[in-house]
Amino acid sequence: MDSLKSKFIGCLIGSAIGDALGRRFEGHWLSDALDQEFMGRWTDDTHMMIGVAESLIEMKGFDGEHMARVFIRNYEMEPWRGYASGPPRVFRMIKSGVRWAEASKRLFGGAGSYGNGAAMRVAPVGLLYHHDIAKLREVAEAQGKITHAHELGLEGAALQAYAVALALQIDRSFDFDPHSFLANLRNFVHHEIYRFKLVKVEELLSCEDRKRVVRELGHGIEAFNSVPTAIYSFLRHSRSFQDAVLYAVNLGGDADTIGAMTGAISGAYHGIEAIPERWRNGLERKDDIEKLAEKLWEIAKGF
Ligand code: AR6
Ligand code: MG
Repeated sequence: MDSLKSKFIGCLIGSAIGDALGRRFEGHWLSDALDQEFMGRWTDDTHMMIGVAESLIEMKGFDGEHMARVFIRNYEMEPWRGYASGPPRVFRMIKSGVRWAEASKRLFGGAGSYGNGAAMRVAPVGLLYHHDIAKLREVAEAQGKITHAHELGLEGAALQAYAVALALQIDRSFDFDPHSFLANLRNFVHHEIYRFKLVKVEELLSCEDRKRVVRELGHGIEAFNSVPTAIYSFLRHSRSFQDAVLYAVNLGGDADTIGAMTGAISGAYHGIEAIPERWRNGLERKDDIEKLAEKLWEIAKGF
C-alpha cells in the first residue's frame, strides 16, 4: 500500500482504537491493563472525529454550518456515546436558530469551553492539511469553534492537528528525533501554558515515574491537561503503536481521549500495518473509518 495512504488509515483507526481501549479506564488513577481486554466499542471522541471527516469529505474542505449539522445528526442518532455536557447544549442552541460559530461562546458563563473535545476529534484536519500549517491551524480552530470558544480549547485542537501532521510526514526509515519533533511543536504554539507543558514533555522523556508524569502533564478533561500528555505518550514509545496507546490509557483520568489522541499521532507515524491485527479486527465500524481515511487521502492528493 502507498505509505501515505497507510498513514492516513493508521491515524483514524489508531485514534478509534485508543478511544476504545481507554474507555474502560476513564476516571481510574494509574493502572496496568492487559490489551486482551480490548472490546472495540468507541465513544464520542471517535463519533465526532467521524463527523469531522464526513463533513470535510462531503464539502471538500471546511464548512462550519455543514459540520455543525453533521455533528447534530450523528449525536441525535447515538446520543449515548458519552458526550460531555457542552456539545449537546451547543447542538440544542444551533437547532433553535443560533449561528454555528456563536452558540459555543455562551457556554461556561461566556468563557467558552477549554475541554479537550475540539482536540479529540481533529485528526482528519491534521491529515487533510498536513502540507499547509497556516491552513491546518485555521481549520483546526474553526472546527473547534462549533463547540469550544475558549482559546485554550482551540489551541489544544491546533496543537493536536499539527502533531498528527508532523508524525504523518516523518519517514520511519530514518532515526526518529523526539527533540526536533518537540522543537517544531514549541515554535507552533502561541500560549504559554502549552509552551510550558511541551518543555515538561521533553524533561520527562526518560522519566520512569508515571505519578510524576500525571502530576506534571495532567490527565484531565481540559485540553492543556491532555493534549501534551498524548504527545508525550507517543514520544515516550515512538517505536511501537501498541506500547504508546497502552501507556496512554494506563495513565487513567480522561483515558479514552488521551488514548484517542495518542493513537492518532502514533498511527499517523507508523501506518496501519503497525497496528495489531487483533485490535483492528475487533474495532467497531472499522471499514467505515478506513473508507473515510481513504477519501481524505484522495482529496489531499488533489490539493
Ligand atoms: N470553565 C470551567 N469548566 C470548564 C470550562 C470552563 N471554561 N471549559 C470546560 N470545562 P465540554 P468536551 C470542563 O463539556 O470538551 C467526553 O467524555 C467542564 O467540566 O465542553 O467535548 C470525551 O471523551 C466541562 O463539562 O465537553 C472527552 O473526555 C468539561 O470541561 C470529554 O468529554 C468538558 O468540556 C470532552 O469534553
Ligand atoms: Mg470519550
